[in-house]
Amino acid sequence: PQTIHLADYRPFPFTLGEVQLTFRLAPAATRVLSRFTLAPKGGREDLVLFGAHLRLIRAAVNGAEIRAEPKDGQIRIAAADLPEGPFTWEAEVEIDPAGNTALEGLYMSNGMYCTQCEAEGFRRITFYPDRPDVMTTFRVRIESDLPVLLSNGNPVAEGPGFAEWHDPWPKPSYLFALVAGDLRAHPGQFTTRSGREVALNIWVRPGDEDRCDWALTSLKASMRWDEEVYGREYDLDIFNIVAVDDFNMGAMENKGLNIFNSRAVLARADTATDADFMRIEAIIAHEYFHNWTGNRITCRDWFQLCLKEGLTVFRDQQFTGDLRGAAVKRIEDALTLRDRQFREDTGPLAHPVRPSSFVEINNFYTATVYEKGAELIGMLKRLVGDAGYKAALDLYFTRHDGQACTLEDWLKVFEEATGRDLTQFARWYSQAGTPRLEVSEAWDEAGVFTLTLRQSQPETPDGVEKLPLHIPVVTGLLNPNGDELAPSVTLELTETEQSFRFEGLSTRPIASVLRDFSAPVILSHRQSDATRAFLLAHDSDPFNRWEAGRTLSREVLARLISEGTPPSADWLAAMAALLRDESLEPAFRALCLRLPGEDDMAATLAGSGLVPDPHHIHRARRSLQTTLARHLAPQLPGLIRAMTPQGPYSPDPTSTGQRSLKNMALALQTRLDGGAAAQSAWQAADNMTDQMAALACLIEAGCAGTALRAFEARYGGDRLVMDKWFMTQVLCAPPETAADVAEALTAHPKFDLKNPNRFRAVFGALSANHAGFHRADGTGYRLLADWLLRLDALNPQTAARMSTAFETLPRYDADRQAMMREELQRLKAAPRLSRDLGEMVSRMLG
Ligand code: BAL
Ligand code: ZN
Repeated sequence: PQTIHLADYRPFPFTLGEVQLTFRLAPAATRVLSRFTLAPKGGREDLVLFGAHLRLIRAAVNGAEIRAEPKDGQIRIAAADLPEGPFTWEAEVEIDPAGNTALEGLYMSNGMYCTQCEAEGFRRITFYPDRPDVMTTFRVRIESDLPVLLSNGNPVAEGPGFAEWHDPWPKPSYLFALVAGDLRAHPGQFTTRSGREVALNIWVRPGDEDRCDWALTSLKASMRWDEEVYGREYDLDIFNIVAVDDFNMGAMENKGLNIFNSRAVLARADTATDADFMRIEAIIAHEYFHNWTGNRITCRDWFQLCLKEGLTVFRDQQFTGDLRGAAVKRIEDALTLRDRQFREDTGPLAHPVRPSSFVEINNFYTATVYEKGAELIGMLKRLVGDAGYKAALDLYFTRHDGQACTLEDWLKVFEEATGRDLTQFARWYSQAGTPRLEVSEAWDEAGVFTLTLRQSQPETPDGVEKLPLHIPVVTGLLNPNGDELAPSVTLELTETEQSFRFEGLSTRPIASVLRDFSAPVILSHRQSDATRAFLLAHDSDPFNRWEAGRTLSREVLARLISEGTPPSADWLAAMAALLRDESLEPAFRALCLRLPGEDDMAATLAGSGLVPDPHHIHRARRSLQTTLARHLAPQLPGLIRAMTPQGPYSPDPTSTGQRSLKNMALALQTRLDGGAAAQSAWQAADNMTDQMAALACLIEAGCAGTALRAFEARYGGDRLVMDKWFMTQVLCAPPETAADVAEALTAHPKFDLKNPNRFRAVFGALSANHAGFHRADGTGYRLLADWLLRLDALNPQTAARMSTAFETLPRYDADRQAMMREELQRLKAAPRLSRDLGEMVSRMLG
């Protein structure tokens, strides 16, 4: 397969006029008629139009039929065969939505037609310059007897068997969307701050109408927030969201017609957990925010993906922080970043936020592009300040509206608006790998405290030479009595090593470094347990308060794993004090009590040059949970009672936080009573959050048989709830049986290989069951590889994404590495392996 390089970018040599598309829908033989003008930008160049899985019926230039020969996914017409000036291109193709299991382009899901065109799905619909820097307006006619026919923009005409839509905003083809089906609307309305009346609709399958309230509420909140915080208004008369059961991603920001995985839209107290409600709120916001950061201003090419994704993730994180509390949100984001992005960054799949080459762009919708991309925006904001950030964003929107941009354009608006030189900062976009930041301290009795910061960059598979980065390190100093000595300062580390002096101090301060997780780095700051316990009790920065506890817990667990050392009384006392501290939000306390996960511990040990043993880690973590539970035993029942919100279920931040602490306490209690409290909680649960928490405890206690059968009997017909049933059995299974449970579930009549949510429920859970996946006999690896092969034949994109379970290969012992390699080699050798999975496997094999 061909490798695409950033350095090879060339602009499209033609300007496009408005695109006219007609769809004559039929499940296995949809006809697509396209028509647009092309005007050479200067010079004479070949016309290249991309197309895949299309049956060409007819092509014409200026109305005259031509012989066009699709080859290798494109039609090329030599410049000499084209008119000299502007001309009209027309084509008619036939496609097979019903047979499209890749879920890219136009496909069918439960009898409805829908599309997914990012990144390169539009070329499965018709021949087109399917690249993000080609922007134009679209006029679409859909012919079908189905009752609801939707596309982008505003509706302009409808009648029996047809509907027409016009999108006045120029857009690239990846933002095209079409939906047709027997759908029900959950309607709403929004008035923009300049008075535009916008009709809102959440479109769902019949029967799902009562699960749309939350999505609509979240949409209105997002629209208001973007006006208030970024000054961005909505720009069409209608905004449609459609829920689709079979979807590769979470959702898609198509102009005026967002298409969502139904799990990212549908929620009711008895079907969705707090985590689901929060995810829906965040994804609705994310897709809506793309209207400006992605749609009005898009990417010049796919290497610039983080231009829209990093920024839009940053914006949705800000939104959630504003709605739900910035401190807890920052901690959760840091946890996600470390779990997913640091993991990617330390393995064979490490790549820069702006990659320089790819084989299949779908393989770069990664935590690095999204979450690390968002961290880079956060660092920029920190370096230029809130006012500088606002000025830069205003300039970005004014200058680049309607354009397809690069990261250079992005950084330039910051430089111009703030006068800062970002040349060194730009290295963050091209250097892969998680930097390490070492901190050392010196104190002299003349009252000078010196912090020395040293950065180092790991080698990464791309072999790129690493230069020092520009790292903002927010730092505070505390007096031994716990008071802050002065407001936090942002230390700007630009050299490999730099020292920062704090003078005129009367006593040696306690340093709180990298507050608010001000840079995505691995911090190494040797501090005593006593100092960490002090920061856990006193730091005014909530992130570092949590971080001190997290680091303590990680060290306690690491010592237990590697030396068998039991936890110190100080650590246990600190945890008990936290649990009792009612001045702290319940959500924050729950986060502090959560022990580092098994994968996190494996990464920590590997980072210190040790070889992690997954089973050993599992046993040690369980035993530490039990010790903690024993120590906290007197507090647990009271906490479970006190943290049960009264009244009907609500996913508000306070109730959500209470439930998270309550269910954390329930999990600890289960370590002591063999599932008795969980049994009561299961009986009493009146919402899905509590039900799932109790069920997980029962599975871990080995007494979930009755509950699982009752759950299946009650929710057997509910697709999204049954995903939870599949997932939790594998995720919470003991390591010895997790792979067997997963395998048994693939024989369940409701296991559906074609539904990405169901596949992820089983196999995402298997790879997340750390010790279960890494079982010493290799059954976890074999099972996943078997099913990736089967999935790859139908849906390469999801197969490739799920293959990242193997990305941690280099961490483990020689036997496990050999078994993982064997599975990857087996995949690589498979006939007809997709480009998607092929690229991933090759990168993981190195
Ligand atoms: N653009 C793909 C889905 C998302 O990031 O919103
Ligand atoms: Zn996005």
